Amino acid sequence: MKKPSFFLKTLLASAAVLAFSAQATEFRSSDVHPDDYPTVMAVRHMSEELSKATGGKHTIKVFAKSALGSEKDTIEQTKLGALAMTRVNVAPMNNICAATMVPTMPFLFRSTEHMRKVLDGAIGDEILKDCEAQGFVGLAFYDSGARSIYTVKKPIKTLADAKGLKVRVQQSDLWVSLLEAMGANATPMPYGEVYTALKTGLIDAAENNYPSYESSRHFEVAKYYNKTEHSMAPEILLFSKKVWDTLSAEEQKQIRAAAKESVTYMRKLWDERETKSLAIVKAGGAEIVDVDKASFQGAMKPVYDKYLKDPKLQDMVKRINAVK
Ligand code: GTR
Repeated sequence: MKKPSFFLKTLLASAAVLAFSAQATEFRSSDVHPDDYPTVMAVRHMSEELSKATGGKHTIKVFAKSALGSEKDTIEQTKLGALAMTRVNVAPMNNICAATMVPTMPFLFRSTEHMRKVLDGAIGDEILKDCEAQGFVGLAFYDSGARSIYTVKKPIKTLADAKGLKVRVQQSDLWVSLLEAMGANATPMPYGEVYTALKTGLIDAAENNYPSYESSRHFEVAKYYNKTEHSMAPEILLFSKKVWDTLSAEEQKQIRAAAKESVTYMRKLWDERETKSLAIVKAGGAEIVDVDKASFQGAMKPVYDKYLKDPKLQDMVKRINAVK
């Protein structure tokens, strides 16, 4: 065989360097939502910010629509370092990192403003930090609005109407208890399976915010959107501690800053999307049902008693209530 020429050798060597740097600097991140969903767009925005800050060295590639698996799967991959980042709801972290149970708690936040103020402050930082011992660097929270129960066959107006309903919940013990406290039967399952489960009658109901109810097309199969607004469990941006520890302090700072920057961007998108999604589902035949919220709220004590045994978590709830 002829020896490769100097030119060819140089070409191969630079290709190898390019490939290495591309691999080393393009962090992979996952999301269950489609490309135009605020969480996906926010992480893409974060990538642009990171690229600017690092002179194009670091970027993030988002794999949307559960392409890398369910939230439970991608959390596992992130812990192992197979995935650099994942954007998930706090719910599938509840069994892993106890502090994430606090912002999941039913009827905890009084309003979007209250939630944003708490998560932007010291309490938010404490919750993010709590995940570190489990292998995750918590970078930021994103809004997820209020979650309500949507049903296939009949509307829910009061707590008694929820009795015996088979309701899909996220993969979290707390969520199972939350729906059980309402008298429902909770069925944990990945997000990507909910549409078919509603359509085939495997479940009677699910629960989510307007943008998810709309983008997943769940409103086509479950037309009663009953405004229980039982939880404002936020989204969380997690970086793999394994990958994090291979980065310099400067790089870590740049990633944190880009994540924080994306929160402001996300909130603007979120507010717009909530309005747009509501209009889409209404035009698609969904019925928005007013609910006796107090009857649901009154049934939540067992959830607080069971999951907030730790005085540290109880104290966190007290401090959240005190935030004006
Ligand atoms: C959405 C949330 C997703 C996922 C989904 C679900 O509101 O953005 O991360 O948690 O709900 O119900 O599984």
